[in-house]
Amino acid sequence: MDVRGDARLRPRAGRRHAAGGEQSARSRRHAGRERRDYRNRPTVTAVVPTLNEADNLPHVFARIPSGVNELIVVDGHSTDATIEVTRRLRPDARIVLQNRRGKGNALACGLAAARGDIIVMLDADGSTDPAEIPRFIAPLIQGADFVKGSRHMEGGGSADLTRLRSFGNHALGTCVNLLFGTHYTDLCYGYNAFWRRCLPQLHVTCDGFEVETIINVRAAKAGFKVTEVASYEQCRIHGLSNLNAWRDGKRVLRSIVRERIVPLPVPGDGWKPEYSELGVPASVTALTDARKQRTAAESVEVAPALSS
Ligand SMILES: Nc1nc2c(ncn2[C@@H]2O[C@H](COP(=O)(O)OP(=O)(O)OP(=O)(O)O)[C@@H](O)[C@H]2O)c(=O)[nH]1
Ligand SMILES: [Mg+2]
Repeated sequence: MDVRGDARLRPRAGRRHAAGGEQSARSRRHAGRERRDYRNRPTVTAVVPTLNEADNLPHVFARIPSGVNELIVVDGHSTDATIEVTRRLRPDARIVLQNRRGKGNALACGLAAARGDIIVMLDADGSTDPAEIPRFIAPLIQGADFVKGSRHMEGGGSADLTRLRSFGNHALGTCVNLLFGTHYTDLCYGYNAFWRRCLPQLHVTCDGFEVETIINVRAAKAGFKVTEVASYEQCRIHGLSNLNAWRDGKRVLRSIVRERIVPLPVPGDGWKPEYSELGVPASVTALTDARKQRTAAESVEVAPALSS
């Protein structure tokens, strides 16, 4: 499998320095260096599952660092204006339609569609802050395979965890640590990042909210180098939660037991679901091109931030 992401995600840097003279010769050398550095920088895809999140998307999109090369919104048959709002605010976003129901299936579809070297998965309800993305990328660049967000590390926290959820998360996390020899401080949290090359081992085929647990457990079973980073979870801004603590807690527990018994699936592409993708309407194509050019220029400036 190719380790480098799709070349189409790599905007060309250094185009701004084109004039003549000594000053511009220096600028051209600098631009060449920038271009080389930028080409070596891994590309980043953000995968965001959405189910009726139209009111939250303006806040979420506004906080995505411009160094993120690809944004994939995976919609779960929303009945509000999620798709229209996405098209209006981020005409460059790829809109994937999941083939079944549930957050797990949505993520599986988004992961299958992703083309970046690094994939970051985060929520669309305003609870996970996209501005934290560089914090997740840095350990990957320094050698980690998989980076987990944790609300229970110093610097992290949650405004959203109820006592019941907190207790359940702690109990299920303890089970995982005992059964798989991990030292996870947070199990059921939707903010994670990893190299795309890890996907065959993660083999995401589940449908529901057990998805994060399965991914975390398989990262351990596959022997990935896992690093946790502190993350702060806000309350969802608008709308209602899709999670039911008892129902989904039982699904998570069943998944943990099954993962303990069943060996890691053989790596391959068999996990990839048959998702579909919306085409970009002609009306936004011109806008998208303008944005791509702007992003290419901006990316040069954010590249150090993403890799520091
Ligand atoms: N595409 C898709 N997205 C989903 C589905 N269920 C949930 N999501 C999205 O997954 C993310 C997390 O779902 P939430 O309902 O916020 O669940 P939660 O964060 O565990 O619960 P709260 O903390 O109460 O918000 C959100 O961005 C949802 O829009 C689904 O069936 N399909
Ligand atoms: Mg939420």
